[in-house]
Amino acid sequence: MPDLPAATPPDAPPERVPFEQLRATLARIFERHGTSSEVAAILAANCAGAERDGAHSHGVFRIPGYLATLASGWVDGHAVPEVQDVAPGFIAADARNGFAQPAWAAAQALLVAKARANGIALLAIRDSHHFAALWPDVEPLAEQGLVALALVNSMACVVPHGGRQALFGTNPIAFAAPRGEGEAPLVFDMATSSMAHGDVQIAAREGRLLPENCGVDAEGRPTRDPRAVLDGGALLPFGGAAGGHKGSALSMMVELMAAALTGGNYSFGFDWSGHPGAQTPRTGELLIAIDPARSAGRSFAERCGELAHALAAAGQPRLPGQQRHRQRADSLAHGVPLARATWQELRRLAGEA
Ligand code: NDP
Ligand code: PYC
Repeated sequence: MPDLPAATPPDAPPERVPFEQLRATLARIFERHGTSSEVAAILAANCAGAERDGAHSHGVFRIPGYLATLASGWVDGHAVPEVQDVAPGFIAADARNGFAQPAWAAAQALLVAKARANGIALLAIRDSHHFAALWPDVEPLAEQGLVALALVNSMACVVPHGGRQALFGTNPIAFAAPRGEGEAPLVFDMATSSMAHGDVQIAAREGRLLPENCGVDAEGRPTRDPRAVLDGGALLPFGGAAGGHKGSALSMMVELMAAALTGGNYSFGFDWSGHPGAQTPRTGELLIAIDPARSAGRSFAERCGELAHALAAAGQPRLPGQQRHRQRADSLAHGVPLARATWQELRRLAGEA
């Protein structure tokens, strides 16, 4: 399936699409291309939310990848997740070869209730496909006053530090902490590779070079050419020449927590070669929720606010998540900016044009 048309020509202002309209159009696309209406609603809210927040590597850019994967039969767009309450602090969810987000949605209320009852709880999702940004999985927990951590492994495209062969996924970690009344939670969400695979694809599409120390070509030679990374090459763990061992260690932890602990596949542990067009990794996800009301001393949210102010006073120009929230406010006020050709193509895929 071809990419969506990308860049808006410099002289053409983007369309400003109301968020709800974008979400509804994406839901129609998913439903027309092989998901149940329940799954379509969840994926559409996730993908439209990423586009709204300017998280372009996991916004509408991903639609062709979702559709190619559904068409290939690699993922089950109608899967109904099974949620098991296995221990006071442990929930297991089997996504049954469906997307991770419906499993997460099915277990969220139980996770919150267990975290409040026990102080901490975790959700281990297995046999799931996560093709999205990770912050949507943790931010809603912090909005409910919980501290949250999420880890997902993806597909083998990252060489471990000093290694020769791709083994890790781009393996993101997302963290969210509540702040004071009326303040957005403090959130970060980052791949443990030098960059997200999605951003390499976008650079290739736009004809841009990658930064130094991000990837290698098929022969293991350092390259800044995104096509060389995509065509048989690989990414490096984040941390660059001096700190790649640290990114590599974090990525190893993600493999253990998101795959070994959940029962999902390692990033190198699935074979999608029989499903040409498949792009969504069939792996696992781990979420941990902590109720900070159980901690000693002053309120956690107050201390979180104190740290944020200290960071600003120390000269950090912005907090993680802040740019996303700025873009969200702009999108909600004026519509989500989309290249005209992209919006037309989305409407065509939805059967609206
Ligand atoms: P980025 O490097 O763009 O950003 C990482 C974090 O750092 C964000 O929280 C970002 O906040 C923050 N940040 C960025 N620049 C600054 C700055 N100058 N000062 C302070 N904070 C900053 O993310 P990645 O490229 O690593 O990942 C992009 C997305 O790809 C993520 O959403 C991730 O979950 C997703 N992904 C998903 C995978 C999957 O398997 N599903 C695999 C790999 C990645 P802000 O958002 O405000 O810029
Ligand atoms: O951008 O690295 C990535 C990615 C992998 C799976 C989904 N997104």
